[in-house]
Amino acid sequence: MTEFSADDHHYMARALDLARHGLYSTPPNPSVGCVIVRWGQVVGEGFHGRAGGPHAEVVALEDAGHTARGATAYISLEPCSHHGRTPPCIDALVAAGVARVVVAMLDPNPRVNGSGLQQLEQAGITTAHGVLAAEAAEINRGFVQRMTNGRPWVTLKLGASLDGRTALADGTSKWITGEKARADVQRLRARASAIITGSGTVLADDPMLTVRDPDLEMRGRRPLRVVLDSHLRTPANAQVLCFANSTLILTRDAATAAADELREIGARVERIAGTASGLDLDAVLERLAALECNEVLVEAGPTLAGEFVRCGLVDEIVVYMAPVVLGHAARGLFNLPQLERMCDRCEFEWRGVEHVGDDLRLTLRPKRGAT
Ligand code: AOF
Ligand code: ZN
Repeated sequence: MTEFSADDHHYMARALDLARHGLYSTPPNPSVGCVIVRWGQVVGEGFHGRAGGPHAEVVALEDAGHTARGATAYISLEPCSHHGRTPPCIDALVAAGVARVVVAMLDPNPRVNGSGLQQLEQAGITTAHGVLAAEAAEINRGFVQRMTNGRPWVTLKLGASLDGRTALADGTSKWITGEKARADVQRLRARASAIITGSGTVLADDPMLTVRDPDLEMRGRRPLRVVLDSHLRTPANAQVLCFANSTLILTRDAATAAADELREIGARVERIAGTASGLDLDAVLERLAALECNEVLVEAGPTLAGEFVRCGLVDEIVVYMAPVVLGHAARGLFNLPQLERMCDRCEFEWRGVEHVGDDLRLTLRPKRGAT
């Protein structure tokens, strides 16, 4: 295990801060930050802004100019060794005469994965990796998930009353949580590559599922809206279909007149295998990974939310809880088969509790070690 100094931690923390600037705009690429340090001074900084644009190292090296010679480069992700939309960053680091490269984590992209550091070593540059690795992996949790498991990171967003209800018995759900909580959801949407909902929610709430917050720097990126719609019930005038080419409808049979009608108004309609209870969610996520979705946000009713949880496909749950009580006749958060034994319960652990306006934001992840 490499020993890292306090300086190494300090400069890597700065590189991670820079990386976070790209959170809303870099997908499908990872968010990466880079700091160049010479004589104990920061001489260059950069972050990756959008896919197709220059990588973090290239921006930082340009910022440093000739002072990069003999410097240490702190990068939140291993520099790339391949020709993608841009040339390899290792070439730029070697050309600039950098003496040492410290990375937080290796690039999980199989086209890189260790070969970046290896090639730097071969060029006589000292390398080290592993400082603030967990924090770096958290920033790129979606990219890591897609590269290592072939599926996106799944966040499930829910709005609930104190008694865990999401809607009145008649389906009315607007609005349980307050304005601040709804504004906070915009951040979750902006980070996502796709927002998934079910046809039941489209019919009941007619949501738009767009990012409307002008303060979120998306750089033209717009999350794909995905409707899981086994029997193609999405009406042609649904708001989720506004803006052509930004909605994907997944259904059991995409070769129907109804599917063609939706295509005519600009939706993409594709077939996905069905299961007894709906669509095959593994296949849905596999398809979205193939479309380069790193993170997806599920905003759906209790049927789809329950199905994602039952299938063990949720990486994080974010519940906005309002201080209101709706009573036992109102609808719950998850429709799940009735449990016969307590040991069959779905277990989560708390990851955060914050006030958001008048509501609470509760963040949970599946309990480690739970089956
Ligand atoms: C880096 N620095 O800032 C980023 C890296 O198609 P491209 O050229 O944009 O390359 C994308 C791949 O490069 C991406 O899948 C990941 O492996 C790596 N991203 N690498 O050295 C960066 N964004
Ligand atoms: Zn690169």
